[in-house]
Amino acid sequence: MRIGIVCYPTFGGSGVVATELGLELSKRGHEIHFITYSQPVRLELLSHNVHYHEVNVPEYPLFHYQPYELALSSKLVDMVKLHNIELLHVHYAIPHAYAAYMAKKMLQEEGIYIPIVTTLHGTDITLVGSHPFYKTAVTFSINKSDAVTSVSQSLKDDTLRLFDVKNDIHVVPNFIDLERHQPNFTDCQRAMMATEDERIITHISNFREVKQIPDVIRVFHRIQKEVPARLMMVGEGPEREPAELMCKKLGISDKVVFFGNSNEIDKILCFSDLFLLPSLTESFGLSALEAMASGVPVISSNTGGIPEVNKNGVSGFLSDINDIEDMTKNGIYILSDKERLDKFKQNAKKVAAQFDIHEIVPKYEAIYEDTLKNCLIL
Ligand code: GMT
Repeated sequence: MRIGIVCYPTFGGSGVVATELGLELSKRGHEIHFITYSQPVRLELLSHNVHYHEVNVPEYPLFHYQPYELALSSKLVDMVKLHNIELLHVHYAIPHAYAAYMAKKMLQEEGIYIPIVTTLHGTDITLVGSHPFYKTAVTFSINKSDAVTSVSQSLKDDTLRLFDVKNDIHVVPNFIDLERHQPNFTDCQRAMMATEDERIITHISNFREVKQIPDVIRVFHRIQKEVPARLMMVGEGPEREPAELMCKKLGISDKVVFFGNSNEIDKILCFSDLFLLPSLTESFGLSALEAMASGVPVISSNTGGIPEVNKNGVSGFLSDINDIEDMTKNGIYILSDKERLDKFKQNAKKVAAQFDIHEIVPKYEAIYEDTLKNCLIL
């Protein structure tokens, strides 16, 4: 199948899922065309059946806002025609589902029919999409998609609660390439980050308010009073600087490393003992799954789709949002006993295996096939 994938090319989870999906589909024989405004961060290797088409938006002084949707829909039309793309899979409703619908209508004028699969990732529904300024257009684009998927049951429920959606929503969870998360022993440079008796705690995100970065630091601050530990902070975003300042004020700067964005999170996770994800909301929590696949137990909030990934008392623990006390208690419980920590590490891997890329990607393929079949019938 020739598939066009539209996504955000940044470090965010939706772009990562879209990129990993495209790469896996290409390995399974499909021809993949990524269409976005810059090369997706995890798209390192281009091959004969993986292509990247850049959407450019020329600056024009008349425009207060540059019309990205317009440029994207034009590019989609051109690429569908040039490469005989059979289906468009758009990740993140805003503005991708909307631009894809415009492209579809333009192509219809020329007698070309292109079905659209829209994947809802989370903030496009819970934080941004439901805003009154966007809601009408988001509802319209979801309803006009030929198939809609959401990354968790919780996100499906949120979508049905917040929008007047007529379509069926298929739940297709985030997935993980387990092989990539098997640590190569020579690569795992634990000794560079901590001493033998110290535990390594990690947080990875885009450092936005929704991630509750101050809670990460508060929990670490309390844990390290009981169990010698170091904190690895991976990612970039508006909350990074305040977080560095907070560490300084608490006198723990020497125990905390801020890495910035990294394409090698598996190398950081391979020496981690605990992952913190105290988010306000999380449709799935891909970073928690990536941690678990590397054998890192997770202390998280019990919000959104996280309980579908992090199993309480098995792969880690769930606490109420902002319940620092409970998160600290659970963290100390896991880290303070070597045997117990090893058990949680094994469990984390086992739970992550339920989201194996080889099990989940065929679910998307089945949706593509059904969508194409239904389009032929219509
Ligand atoms: O977590 C973020 O803020 C990035 C965001 C995105 O849209 O790229 O991630 C969302 O999509 C991921 C992939 O499906 C999910 O695993 C994340 O849980 C989800 N983030 C939120 O719902 C806050």
